[in-house]
Amino acid sequence: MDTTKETKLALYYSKYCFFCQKVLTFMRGGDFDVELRNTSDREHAQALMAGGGKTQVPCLRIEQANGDVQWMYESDDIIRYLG
Ligand SMILES: N[C@@H](CCC(=O)N[C@@H](CS)C(=O)NCC(=O)O)C(=O)O
Repeated sequence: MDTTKETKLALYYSKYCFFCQKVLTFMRGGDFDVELRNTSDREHAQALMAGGGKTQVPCLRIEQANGDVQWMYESDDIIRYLG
């Protein structure tokens, strides 16, 4: 299968953030293909700031098959999107 034609998801999160834990707990209940990116890793924190415009977590990076990228910041929106 050519995975480049699929939507790619990555969740920027922080271990001690309640809103992140809410999303991660929701994800544990299902089979989600989401790469987890801990912002304690400087590289991920910088990518979040550069791409999304702020360091707030959680943030879901949604990369469409056509290359368009959306940065979704609200935990409730993320859960709704994944659900
Ligand atoms: N309304 C947001 C709140 C997210 C939030 O407050 N995140 C905090 C960590 S718990 C944060 O990233 N603060 C640092 C910042 O905004 O740069 C949500 O539900 O996702």
